Amino acid sequence: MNQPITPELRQWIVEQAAAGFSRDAVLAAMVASGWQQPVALAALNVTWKDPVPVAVQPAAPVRREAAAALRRLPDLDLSQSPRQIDAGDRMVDVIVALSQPRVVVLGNLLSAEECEALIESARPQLARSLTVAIKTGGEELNPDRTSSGMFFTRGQTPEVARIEARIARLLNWPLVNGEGFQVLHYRPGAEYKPHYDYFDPDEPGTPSILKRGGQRLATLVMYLSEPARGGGTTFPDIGLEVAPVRGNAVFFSYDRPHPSTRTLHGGAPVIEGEKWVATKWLREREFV
Ligand code: PD2
Ligand code: ZN
Repeated sequence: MNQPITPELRQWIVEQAAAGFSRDAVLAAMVASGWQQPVALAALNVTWKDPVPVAVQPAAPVRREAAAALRRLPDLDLSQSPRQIDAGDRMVDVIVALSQPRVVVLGNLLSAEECEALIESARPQLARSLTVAIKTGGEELNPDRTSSGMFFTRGQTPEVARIEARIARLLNWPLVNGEGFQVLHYRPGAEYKPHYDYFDPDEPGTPSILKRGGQRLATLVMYLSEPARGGGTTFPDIGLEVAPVRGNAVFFSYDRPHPSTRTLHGGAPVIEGEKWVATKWLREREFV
């Protein structure tokens, strides 16, 4: 129960504030990375009104967290090339990691029971998928996407809340900066044509979309079922196809809303069986 408020911690908080993070965002990041809430709050209270001098040199792990936050991109800590990462309540396997673009394939992120629970709570709410209409900021039917889908709100069910906390810790990104999960269901023949997940700054609807938490910075597609053939997630610019294996996931990030990120990706047509995925998008700021 004893987590001391060290100078390094206070220094890290000062750096987050200097980088433009809100007090709530810093609190959420601390809790997501394992600080007890009362300790995190006390550290914030004392530091926010009485910042420490910048001369204190933070310890290595603290520096790493600060640097990651300053880059403002969700990411896993793969600096030691771990086979597995501790996501708090589960050890997650690292299967493949690419640095440019950042793409990481993860194994065992979700249990079979969690996959089943997400499918069963999503099923009654499925509707033909809509995408954000970039002209207006509203939603519209998209012929490039022949799946059906629904959105959970954050924390909507106990499984959703547990998995969200796991993802926040795994990706070192505040839970509140995440959109609610989107669940998609593809039958044979259904696909999601290649697209980018960020919002195109040149589209007139984008400023209104960005009011809810800024740009999308990263995507985590979690596979809830395993079609026998087809249904991989493809990255045409880098010639990669990730197989949909139940409980596995693919993570990728984009540091600017531009095709130069080479994060064009799509859901290949399902040939046999059914494909279910849950997608988590990570935003720059709190998603409200
Ligand atoms: O279901 C997929 O594989 C897939 C592919 C591309 C999902 C998304 N994009 C998405 O949800 O954005
Ligand atoms: Zn996508």
